[in-house]
Amino acid sequence: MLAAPGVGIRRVALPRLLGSLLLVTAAGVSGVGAAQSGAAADSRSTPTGTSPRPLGRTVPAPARVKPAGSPYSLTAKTAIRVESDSAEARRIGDYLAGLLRPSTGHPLPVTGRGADGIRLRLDPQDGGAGDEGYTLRSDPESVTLTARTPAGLFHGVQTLRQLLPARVEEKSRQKGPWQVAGGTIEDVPRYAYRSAMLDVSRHFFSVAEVKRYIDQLALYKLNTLHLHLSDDQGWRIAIDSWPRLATYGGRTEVGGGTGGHYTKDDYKEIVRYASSRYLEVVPEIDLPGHTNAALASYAELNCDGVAPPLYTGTDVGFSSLCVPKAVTYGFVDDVIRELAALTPGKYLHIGGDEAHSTSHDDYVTFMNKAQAVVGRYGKTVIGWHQLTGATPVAGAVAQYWGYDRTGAAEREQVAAAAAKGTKLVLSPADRSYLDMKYDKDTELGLSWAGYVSVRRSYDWDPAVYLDGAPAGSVLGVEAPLWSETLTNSDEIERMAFPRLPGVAELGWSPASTHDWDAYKVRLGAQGPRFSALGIDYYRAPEVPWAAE
Ligand code: TNX
Repeated sequence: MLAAPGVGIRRVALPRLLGSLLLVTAAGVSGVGAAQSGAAADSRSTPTGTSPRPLGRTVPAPARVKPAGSPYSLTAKTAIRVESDSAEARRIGDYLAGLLRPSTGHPLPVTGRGADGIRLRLDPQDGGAGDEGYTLRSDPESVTLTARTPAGLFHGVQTLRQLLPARVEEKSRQKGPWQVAGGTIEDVPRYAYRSAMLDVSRHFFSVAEVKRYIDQLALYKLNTLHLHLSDDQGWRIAIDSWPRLATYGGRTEVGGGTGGHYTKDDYKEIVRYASSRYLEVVPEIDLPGHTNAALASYAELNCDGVAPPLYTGTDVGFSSLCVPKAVTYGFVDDVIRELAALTPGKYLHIGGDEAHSTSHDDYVTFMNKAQAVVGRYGKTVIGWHQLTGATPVAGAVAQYWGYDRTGAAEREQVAAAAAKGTKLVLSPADRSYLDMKYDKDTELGLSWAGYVSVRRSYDWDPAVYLDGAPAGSVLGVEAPLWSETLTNSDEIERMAFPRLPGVAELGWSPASTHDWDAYKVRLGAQGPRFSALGIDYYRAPEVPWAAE
């Protein structure tokens, strides 16, 4: 069923398409059109070229772009000015300096107020930009980022990064010039929940590998990292009251490798690092199915009192907690309590998918009890959309992972719950699952939901995706990455790039910017940036990749 991991995806040699695109000046054009025509204008902007990349030619597309005037030039004299007393703003200034110093070779001191340089302004009165929005103004004297919140400032920094040449991402000194096109960007996200999921159970990923992914998510303005911390093949988080979950249940993975788990300190470090990149970690313990690793670790959790062996295959749906046993709820309470204590964020995910070995009545009983436990420890519950077959509590979030062959009854059940107030995170398997193969030649990944091309992963509208679900019920989108076939960062990146930025754009950019033909050019311009970041992305033939 699975492709052999470790085998590289076939590389596709690409014709250079950009050279044939018309040269269009972005000056004087406002709105997204600027970003689109700007993309074409960049055909002259080779890595050694001197014209700045057009304003707005970023992923995600900004909400509003007004090119105007001459560019700003970052030079040896540029200072990063933090115009706020906030320690967080200062940290963002240091982060930006850390990004720009190695490649530009400029000192970029992080200092206080002034009229010139790169100015970071935190303005709590600037209500227009919402919780995560920002404004960027660029002219020959300065680039000024203004936001109401540090998160907004941080997202603005990601835009600034993308307006500079791709080689700014290199770790060694590169040739300038370092210009930012003149004009104004006013930007604000479409959805509050913009997420990527990493399955650390089927294969375990180190703290360093997770941090690397976090940095990549931040570049595309995602604000949530959902970690799938337990499954049949491995339990990945230390739970003090049930220590064997991690020490025994975490000692293998798909294919029989040594697996691993996060200590509580490891996990806190992931949460801290994510929060420094303005991402909230949503931990998932998958219940009541997908629990073989727990059942193997503690015999008493099994209805027959017999622990099954550890599992290293890739089947699903064969395990279940014992719903009638009292010990099950002591277990659930302990796990959720300890996990909630590790979670500064709002949400806790309890899985609930593919419980094929749990009867319907047992499923409903179990999920209703588990939801109450999450509430007791002060968290908002998220479950895979099967949760809507139980009784979602007020405030519950259902994560839709259906695909084109999902039956009408199942879709209607989710839509009906949404109409009654359950919020939705959309992660349709045949659109946003990053573990689906791109096409028949993709070596890594699965194909149960079909092939998911770059276009397919981008070309859908979350607001109207699920018939009957009110547009207002959509909290946001997620791109899950299941790891049955993935063993390291390189393989993660081969599947996530270039599809992840498209899902990120669906979460951030206004629907009015949605246009595959424009998007594919902006995405193609990300190719050299991926390369500078050491991301060995899949050169999808449908994307006009910019010259490296
Ligand atoms: C379905 S999506 C699953 C996972 C698998 C994935 C592989 C979902 C909630 N469950 O258990 O890893 O397919 O694509």
